[in-house]
Amino acid sequence: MPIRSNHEPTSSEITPETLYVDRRTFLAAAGAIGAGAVAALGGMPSLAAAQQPQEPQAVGKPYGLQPDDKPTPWEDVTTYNNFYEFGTDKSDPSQNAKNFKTRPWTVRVDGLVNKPADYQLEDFLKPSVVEDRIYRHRCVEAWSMVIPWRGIPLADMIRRAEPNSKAKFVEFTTLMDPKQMPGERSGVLPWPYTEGLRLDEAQNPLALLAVGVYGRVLPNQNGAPLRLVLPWKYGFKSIKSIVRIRLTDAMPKTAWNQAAANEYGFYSNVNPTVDHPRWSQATERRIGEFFKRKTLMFNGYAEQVASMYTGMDLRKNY
Ligand SMILES: Nc1nc2c(c(=O)[nH]1)N[C@H]1C(S)=C(S)[C@@H](COP(=O)(O)O)O[C@H]1N2
Ligand SMILES: [Mo]
Repeated sequence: MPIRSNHEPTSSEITPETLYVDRRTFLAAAGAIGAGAVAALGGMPSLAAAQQPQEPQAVGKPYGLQPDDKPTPWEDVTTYNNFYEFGTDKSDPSQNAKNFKTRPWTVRVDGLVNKPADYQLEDFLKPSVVEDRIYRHRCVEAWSMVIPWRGIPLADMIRRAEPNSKAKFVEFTTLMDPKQMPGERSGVLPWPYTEGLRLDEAQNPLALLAVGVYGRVLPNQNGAPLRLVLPWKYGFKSIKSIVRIRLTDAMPKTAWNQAAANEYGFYSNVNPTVDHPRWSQATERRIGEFFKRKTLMFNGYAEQVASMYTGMDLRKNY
């Protein structure tokens, strides 16, 4: 299978956000000037094109996409996902995260580092450092998507902190705020949600700290203002609304592992040959498609990540 990870983005893949007029703005404008006037604009190509009520365009460099992969529509990416702090149904996050306050937002980077620091979200938003990348995404529940993220490599963040020689793992923590996050008032998971990586996994160039999706600011339900994206691992490793990144010498506890250790291991690499105790991982349902797809080892990113796991028994280290 050709893997297009090294191909340069074409101009159609890079479309600046300024070209978009969001649907509501368009409808308001149409209402204000009347349908006839909008039709008349058809003769003025630039203006008419700018005012098409279009869906956000997927922007970014494709990473590890298969020839038949296409970006999952914006509507599905932003209304069908898991964010248990806002409820356990797939539609709950988009319904219940509307008023979630993401500013000001501080991320503490500390632990076994020479340069612990508190970062403000704005530090992550500098246009010179953010990249657009289109990744495959596989949930442990056997559904999948293709998502155009915007973010910065996690490795850059970690390098800035200067891990010392004792640092072996990285622990991530979600905001604990039961007033804003009703799920945290329930016992469905141990709160706050935590996740962890081995240091070399965190330094893998694919690991992204995302601040946006579809070239737009990350919607609250997708983990605003800052979340992890690890395309070779099951979706639950990609922790949302991060407030702390801590370098440690011991393997961090993770929320899903604490909730059900026999079902959710520390590694959680996408692996079609190791079933979940309650269902097969051999195939997946791509959101928006009818037929099931075969799940790929490391979700199609074996070339970039397999060497980190050589010599490990991937049945034991699930
Ligand atoms: N804090 C937090 N992060 C989380 C979750 C969660 O419930 N809480 N769910 C995870 C799961 S199971 C998945 S599949 C992804 C889904 O969201 P996305 O489609 O926006 O990546 O977020 C992950 N990150
Ligand atoms: Mo998931």
